[in-house]
Amino acid sequence: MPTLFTRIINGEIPSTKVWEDDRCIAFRDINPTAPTHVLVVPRQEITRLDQMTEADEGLVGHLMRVATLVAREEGLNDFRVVVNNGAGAGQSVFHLHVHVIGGRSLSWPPG
Ligand code: DGP
Repeated sequence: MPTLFTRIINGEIPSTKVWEDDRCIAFRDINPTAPTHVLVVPRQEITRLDQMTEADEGLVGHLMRVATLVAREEGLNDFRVVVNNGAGAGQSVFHLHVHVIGGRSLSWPPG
């Protein structure tokens, strides 16, 4: 079964895309927690960050770089990049994704 995010990547489920390339896409989170809340998602289905292999290092680095490019396009100087790994850490969609969150003051530590 394709993941929810693969279905978004394939256009079966609509999304507001802000970035697309051969390795990943980025689209606005359906339930934003800040004025900018974008998800950067690899086309390759990796369940969660701790399932990445050495072969995925370049891809995961690319996701981080795209996160910064999206933040720049959104006009953000300060922003947060988050990966929730596992349900206990808040992961609800089991297809690796990087949250890019910004546009308001962000407190630390997160909940
Ligand atoms: P996480 O909890 O870290 O697995 O983040 C999953 C995020 O995915 C969550 O912030 C809400 C978002 N999301 C869930 N379903 C959809 C959807 O159908 N469309 C969009 N754009 N975002 C979704």
